[in-house]
Amino acid sequence: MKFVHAADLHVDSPLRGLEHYEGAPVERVRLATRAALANLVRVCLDEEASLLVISGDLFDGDWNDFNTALFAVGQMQVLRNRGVPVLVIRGNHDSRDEMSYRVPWPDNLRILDCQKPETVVLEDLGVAVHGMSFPRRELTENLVPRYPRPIKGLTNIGLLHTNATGSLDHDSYAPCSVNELVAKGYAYWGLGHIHKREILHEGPYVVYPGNTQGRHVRETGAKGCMVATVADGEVSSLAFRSTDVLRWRREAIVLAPEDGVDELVDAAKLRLRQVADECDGRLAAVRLEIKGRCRAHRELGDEARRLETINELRAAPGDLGADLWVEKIKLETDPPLDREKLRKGRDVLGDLLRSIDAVAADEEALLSLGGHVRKLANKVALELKDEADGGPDFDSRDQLARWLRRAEDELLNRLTAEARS
Ligand SMILES: [Mn+2]
Repeated sequence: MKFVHAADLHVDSPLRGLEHYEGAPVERVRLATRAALANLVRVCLDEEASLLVISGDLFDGDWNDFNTALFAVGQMQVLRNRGVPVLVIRGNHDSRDEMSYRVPWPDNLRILDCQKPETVVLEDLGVAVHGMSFPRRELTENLVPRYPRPIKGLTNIGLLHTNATGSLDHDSYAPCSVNELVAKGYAYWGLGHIHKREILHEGPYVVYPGNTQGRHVRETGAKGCMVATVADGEVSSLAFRSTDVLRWRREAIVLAPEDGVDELVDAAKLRLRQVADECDGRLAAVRLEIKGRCRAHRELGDEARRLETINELRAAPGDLGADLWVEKIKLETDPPLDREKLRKGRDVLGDLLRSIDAVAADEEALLSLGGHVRKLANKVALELKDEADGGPDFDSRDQLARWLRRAEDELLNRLTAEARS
């Protein structure tokens, strides 16, 4: 027997000013949460799942027109026609008090009680689902102690909309700990509220499936649902299936000192090509973050050149024939460092660079560094892996020289960053 677990669909979630972005595919973004719901239903059918559970925030809030509800009803009717029951709890966004109207759901869908945890037994599946809906948005009480004991002889599934990880990105509603969920003795806890997919525990499973569709650039990567396979009353395997039609990405491009604007554009186009390939037929919404100490920094100081560059990158997806929208381009480059000039400086930085040179040139001083690094490495977990041979050698002159130059890079970056801010 298989069941599908989803949460935080936020169907018809508003766009948050997307129409102000140049060239934004407004319609496609607007319809993405609906398309993800349709894909969720398709996953249920493809996997021949016997049950769909939804752990809150099916809707983003009270809808503006009935089409939002009618679309969801239509999708649930597809599942009814295939004999698939759907059990739903309300979250903070679609709590009982938030929603003004009743939805004409088909009879395969049931919303669990908002006064106390309710148990639905599906005899033919050998499954008991326990869950409680949010009666109102602000629910700060831990609901877990009120959930019933597991029913012997059945596969017990708990549904809960909760901030179980103390995430600061989400309101701390119905907080609880993973330990108390595990202690309840259910086979599977289907959680909702945190939009990032995470398996908090295995044996028994405690799972956030994440939302079904990313809605902005802070919700990056593949989004979807979990497909659980039940054998002998336990969840024997769990698989992620994507449902998203639009994938948000943040791509950092770090330029080298000799890179100019031409290299910047080439590197960005190459990255956009890779992203489009990885998104596998979905629309990609990409934020480019261009960084690094590079020659391009000065060129971009010219306002016209800057605008030309931004527009060239915005137009790149068309050139590439890629289904991709460049959401934003952040040019966060820094000027390259002139080390020779800094070395001659009569200041702390100049002194530092000259001492590093002196150590590098003095074999004895360099080798004595090995002992210091070894002591440091023992005290703290230092990342000392060397690409050349996979392990640190505290007596190697070459390796010590490389570490010394790496330390110089790091110090220069930090000290000059301080000076600028
Ligand atoms: Mn929520």
